[in-house]
Amino acid sequence: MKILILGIDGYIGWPLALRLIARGHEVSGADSFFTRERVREVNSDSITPIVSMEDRLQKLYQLWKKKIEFHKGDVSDPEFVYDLIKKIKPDAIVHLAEQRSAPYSMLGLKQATDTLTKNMIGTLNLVYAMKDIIPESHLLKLGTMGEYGTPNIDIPEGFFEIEYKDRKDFLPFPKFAGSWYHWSKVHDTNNLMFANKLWNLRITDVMQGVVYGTRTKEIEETDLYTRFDIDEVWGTALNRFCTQAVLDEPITPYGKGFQRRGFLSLEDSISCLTIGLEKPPEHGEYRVFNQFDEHYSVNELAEITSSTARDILNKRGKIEHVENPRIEKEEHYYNPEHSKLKALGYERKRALKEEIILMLKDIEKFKGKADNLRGVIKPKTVWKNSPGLDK
Ligand code: USQ
Repeated sequence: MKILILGIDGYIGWPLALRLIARGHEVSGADSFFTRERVREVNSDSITPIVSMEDRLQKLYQLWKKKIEFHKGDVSDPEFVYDLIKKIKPDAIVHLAEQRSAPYSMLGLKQATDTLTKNMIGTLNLVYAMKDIIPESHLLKLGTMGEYGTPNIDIPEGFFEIEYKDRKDFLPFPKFAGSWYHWSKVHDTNNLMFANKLWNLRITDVMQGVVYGTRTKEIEETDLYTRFDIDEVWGTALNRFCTQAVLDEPITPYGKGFQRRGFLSLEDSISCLTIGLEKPPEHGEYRVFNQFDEHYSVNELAEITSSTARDILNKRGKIEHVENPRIEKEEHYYNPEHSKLKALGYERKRALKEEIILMLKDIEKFKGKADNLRGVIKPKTVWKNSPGLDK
């Protein structure tokens, strides 16, 4: 299959490209290097060594004699999107090219605007270009489990049957996101449903949970690492907890720490996305996957990271609750359905503890780099103080 990955330089984009190439697909990609630049803006960096795209592709060719066609550009630029799609005419497009950090979107009005506009415009450009040039191809778009928020009822996979005043309908499940970033994904979802209705585009909207991990089997084989962020803006919960444990910094559940989220390993995320591509929706179908493996509370993850780091690396594993910088429920019901990917053949690769052991060992290798970033680990981006116009 001819697959175009938008956001190929990112945490998920790069290992996905390796997996798809290894499975014999023809892969091309685009990226604006937005994440590399914005991570530097907050004085941080990936602790895993990530070489330039040119070097990545060169090394890949040396190792596997396989080529990826790469184009530098921004999906919020419609001309770039149209030219790219005309040139490649992919069978499937994976859209990962969005600003993906909740704290980044809460840094202030400028970052909120940047996140909401760029994310929405990019997706809009894509659906227009698809209907004009490749109306039969498949769009696999990354949304987030955070679109649903944490309602006090079960969360279905996208749609549910509801009865109200004696009438029934099958409707999109209500969304209640917790950051401008998460809202940008809700708006994308609405736009995708409408594009599907207008033009019968085939779309998979992936509500993905929080991803953790340093490696996939292709990263192990090639040593071509994907990025791994640990700072308060770009790092996510379990990746940060493992790094904090390795550095003997306190592990930081925010607030009471009973907030629950769906999590999955990088390896599993890549497997799920591959299944979504290789088993596409029907012509005119819009489908939603809730893509996570298990849900855990932040406290459960802090505890397991702490005990594993004590056992295998002799670390202190200190846990220190810090004031929650976010506006979110700290104790709540959480029961999202997630059966569609399993029905298509998805099976979890490694248990959580096994994956944490691998992560801790990998992070230990890059401890020097993490050590230099101690100053950007503690949370500073406070939701309620998000600044407006700088006068
Ligand atoms: N948290 C802590 N301590 C930390 C970091 C986070 O307790 O040091 C808590 C947060 O308060 C939150 C939970 O962990 O309750 C998840 O936070 P996160 O930073 O790991 O993840 P989040 O901001 O929700 O966003 C990440 C990705 C995003 C993706 C989303 C999936 O950055 O791209 O869409 O996970 S989900 O969370 O399911 O919406």
